[in-house]
Amino acid sequence: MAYDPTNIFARILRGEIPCHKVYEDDQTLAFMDVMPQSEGHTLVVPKTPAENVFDLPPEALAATIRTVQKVAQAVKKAFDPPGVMIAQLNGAAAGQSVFHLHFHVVPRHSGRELSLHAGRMADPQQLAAQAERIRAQLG
Ligand code: DGP
Repeated sequence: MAYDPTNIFARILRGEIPCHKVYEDDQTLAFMDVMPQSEGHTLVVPKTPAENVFDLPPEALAATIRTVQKVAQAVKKAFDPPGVMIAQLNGAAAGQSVFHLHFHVVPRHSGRELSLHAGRMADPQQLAAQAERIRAQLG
């Protein structure tokens, strides 16, 4: 399937729709998931258009993973969860619903179920406050 430049993350990258940004560099952007599976659920995307892990050049993928680690460290410091899940889905059959490559950084707590994947919109004020907490840890 050809990359669709009208997908929601491409529009966020172009600044056409807003996001709760936590980090940006020349190759990547990180922002809060609007339908979080747990408090602090953050997404990391490459700026290079790519639908999935198979389509992104390795150098851009390496830059994306560097940001994933940086953001996961900040999420861990900000929310102090005992676990952090990092997930990345390729294809509708794998559960991918936005077709611009992204990594999920999801705080996990023993015995606490995750909210449904892409289930319910969070309160924007709460997302803004969570983004602020993560940004504070990124310095
Ligand atoms: P996936 O199923 O792996 O493609 O995950 C897509 C995620 O994107 C899902 O957790 C919900 C989130 N999402 C969908 N629309 C938006 C949006 O407009 N803004 C933000 N920040 N996240 C979105």
